[in-house]
Amino acid sequence: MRVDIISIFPEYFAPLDVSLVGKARERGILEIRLHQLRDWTRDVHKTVDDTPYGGGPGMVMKPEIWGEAIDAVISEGRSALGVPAGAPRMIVPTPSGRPFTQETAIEYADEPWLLFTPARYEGIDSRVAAEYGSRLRVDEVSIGDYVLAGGEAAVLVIVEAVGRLLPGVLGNARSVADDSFAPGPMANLLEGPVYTKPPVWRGHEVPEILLSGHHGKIARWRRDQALRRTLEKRPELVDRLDPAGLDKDDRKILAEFGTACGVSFRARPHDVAN
Ligand code: JFE
Repeated sequence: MRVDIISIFPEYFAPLDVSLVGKARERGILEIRLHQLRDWTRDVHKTVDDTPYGGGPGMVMKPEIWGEAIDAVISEGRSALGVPAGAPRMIVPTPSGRPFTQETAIEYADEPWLLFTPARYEGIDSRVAAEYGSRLRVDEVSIGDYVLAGGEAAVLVIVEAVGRLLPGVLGNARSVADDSFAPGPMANLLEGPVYTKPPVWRGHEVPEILLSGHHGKIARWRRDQALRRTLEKRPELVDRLDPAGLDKDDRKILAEFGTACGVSFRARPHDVAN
């Protein structure tokens, strides 16, 4: 996968040299190219912002500079990728975008080329998204309901979430199929607690079921823990659980602990009996 990032703070992306994403780059699975937006300015002050039409506080990023930068980065990428007509998926972080979720990450992991345009100030003149929206797929995305000072941190989040899904990045050590928000039997369930050695640390014991070697019982215990934790911390996720994916034991746990967490799971009478 190729990733281009255009920003007035390319130094902000130093973390992409490290750890999982850094390793994916070293191994050639992921190619990330950083671009300084100010390289496309023509004035001595390298101005990228201007006052908002209609008045109000703050500044807005100028469309011409972004247009020049995006055109150049796409042209350069086309030559490098050897696909004269290829186009990246353009991702614009903004607090007013569609929520970025694990589903979005899975979708992006299938793309050969992503272009990120993280803004500063109050964002980019809206005509930039309109212009490129007619030429490429443009996604305005939010990584959560809080306001950042700019889009760079959001790009780091998205690149890490996507990078770990690329074939060969995680290896077989861990399956992405077990992820809390991935589709499948554990979809929309939070992960339960995890433990390693020693068996007793400062008086806290590892639950003895995990030391038992009963793989079936361990799997059941883990699922109970996942259900209880989800009820407690993210009750709204319980409404998204696929009823067809719930067995008798699941429904019993949900009925037992759900009421305490304000979740009215409609248990069938036979689930609660015993
Ligand atoms: C920018 C800002 C006041 C924006 C446009 C560019 N999930 C998420 N939270 N915050 C962002 C994304 C984000 C992304 C890009 C950004 C915030 N800001 C700051 C300040 C209003 C804004 O609305 C500038």
